[in-house]
Amino acid sequence: MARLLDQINSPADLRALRRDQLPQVAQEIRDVIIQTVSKTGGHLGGSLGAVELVLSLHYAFNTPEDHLVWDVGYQAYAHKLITGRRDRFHTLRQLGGISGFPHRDESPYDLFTIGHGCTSIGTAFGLARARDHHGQHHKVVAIIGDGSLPGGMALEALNNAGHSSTDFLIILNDNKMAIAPATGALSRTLNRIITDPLYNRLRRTLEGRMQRLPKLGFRIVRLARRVEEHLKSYLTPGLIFEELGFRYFGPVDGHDTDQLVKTLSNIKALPGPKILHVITVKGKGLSYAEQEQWKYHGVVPFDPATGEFIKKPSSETYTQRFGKAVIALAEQDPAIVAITAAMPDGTGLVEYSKRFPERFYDVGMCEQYAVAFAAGLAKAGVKPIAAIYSTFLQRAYDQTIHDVCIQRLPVIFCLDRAGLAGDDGITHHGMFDLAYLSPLPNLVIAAPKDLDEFEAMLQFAARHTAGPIAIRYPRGGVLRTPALPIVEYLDPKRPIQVGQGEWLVEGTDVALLALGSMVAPALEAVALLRQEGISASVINARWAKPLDTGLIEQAVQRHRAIVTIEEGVKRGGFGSAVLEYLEAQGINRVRIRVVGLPDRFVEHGKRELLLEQGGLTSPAIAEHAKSVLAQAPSLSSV
Ligand SMILES: Cc1ncc(C[n+]2csc(CCOP(=O)(O)OP(=O)(O)O)c2C)c(N)n1
Repeated sequence: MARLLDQINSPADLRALRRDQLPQVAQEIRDVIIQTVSKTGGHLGGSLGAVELVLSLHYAFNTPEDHLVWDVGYQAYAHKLITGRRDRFHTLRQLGGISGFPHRDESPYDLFTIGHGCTSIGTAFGLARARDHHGQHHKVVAIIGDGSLPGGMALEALNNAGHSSTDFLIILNDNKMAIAPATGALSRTLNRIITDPLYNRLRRTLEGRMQRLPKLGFRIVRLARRVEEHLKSYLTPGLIFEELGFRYFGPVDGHDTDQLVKTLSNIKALPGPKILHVITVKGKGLSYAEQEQWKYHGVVPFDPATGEFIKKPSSETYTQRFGKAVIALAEQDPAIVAITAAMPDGTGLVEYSKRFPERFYDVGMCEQYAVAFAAGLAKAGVKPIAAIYSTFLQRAYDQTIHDVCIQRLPVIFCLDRAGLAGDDGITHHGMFDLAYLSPLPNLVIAAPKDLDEFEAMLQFAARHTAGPIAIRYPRGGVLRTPALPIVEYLDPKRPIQVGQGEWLVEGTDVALLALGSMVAPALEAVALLRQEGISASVINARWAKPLDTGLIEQAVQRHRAIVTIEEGVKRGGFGSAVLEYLEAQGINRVRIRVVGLPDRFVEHGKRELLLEQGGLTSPAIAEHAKSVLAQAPSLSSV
């Protein structure tokens, strides 16, 4: 049978179908998502759960004139499939292919390039106010998940939007899950709305009674209305939203396209700010993904028949080592606690959370709060480990400065996915942390060259009480190019001390001053350079701040050139701090090359390919060393 999906090149084609054909389109889309993601990997559960919602929204609204604004955005795979990207969908998350998130350069239907959560209500409300400003009349809809709703940005936007009379619709896509089960009081309230049978029965009864009341006398009606108002505070499901100024509708079944389209068509005509509470099932339509929603949130390639992941053998990752090390730390030191902002799995804290449930805080997708909360804990003598991806700590910049660094509080920031994150792409790369953290007084920043050093740094961090410490480490494990040799290097196992690096390879021509993940490629580069008769040193910087100025000066004295290497943007990063130091000391006798990422955003693709594109591989480092040496004065002239 010909697929309906094949006729849909834009939402207008979808709207040309009969409403009763939408379930078939939904099924066809599900099949494509499952087949594609089983090959490419990607976000399975959330995207399967939102298929009917996507179709109903495009069916009931006149997109793209009407605006749909997604939150986080991987829920929008179905949206991609009906907005002209069906033919490219197989390239999902691949280098040069389509993004796993809405992306403004991909389609006029993607208003924003997104990937971080809690943004949609704010940006959509801005669009709605701009529409009013221009005297236009299109509709604006923000879609947000229950996991993202508790984020400060979302609540701030609710506060502002509910105070207005602006025509604006929020769809609350409630599947009771963030990546892990959603946490917090808001989640409990939403849950009560959906699940409590007594509550729902009473609500229906009350609604029925109220509808019959106008037949009674005026005073009774008025009294009844007062009683209703009073009871409402206990019985109206969306009272929390009503109190904020929104008209609340729902909850409705998010997989019933018929009901959804009717409801959306009805409420879109109503003025003012509105919220429609839609209940969906993460992983809908794929039994194993429905049953193990956490596991199938984001997946590597898998066998669609069984759900079994096709895993390539891989060495231990930093995340795994963090998971083990943090348990060991907690065993040794009862003051240690761990905090995650809705990412227990991604940060490696699942085992820890089982072992130490009383010393584990999943605060929801609320990085700003996570950091402020950590500050409070640290102030009172608890030792918080705030495990936050590098990219998501961006959200909590002011809290890091104001609540932690100014107060000199010993918060331990563990920044996973520092550097190029890979297939999640432009919004997820942790390429700015060195630049945004380096200027902060009182903060020290470490970056391990390998897993053992990482563990030693964690141990050190637990003893470091002088102020905050950030440890940044990359996705995956130590970067090795299997085909390339690595040189023998000294492993002095110098104990970790603030601002002390280590000299790993002694050379004479050029010094490779590498930070964290770039130490292993630098060691490989030494082997490549030796093949060309060039003798290179490798210094493991260990600290981006403070710099090991003693080692830097020795490097200057013994070589004609220095190459600094970091997995982050060059501007404001480690190499730039080295340059500033040398400039301040008036040292200009060596040539310096700063290797890092240029001043532009990086799209999605496999991490290895992106590192290659960014010139952060051992051959590229060797090339830099050769070219900077070619510019350097000969030894006799220095
Ligand atoms: C600011 C920020 N912090 C953390 C994340 C990582 N993250 C991605 S999705 C997600 C949970 C999303 O839950 P929800 O909004 O309910 O969406 P669902 O997958 O349930 O549709 C989290 C924590 C993120 N994208 N942005």
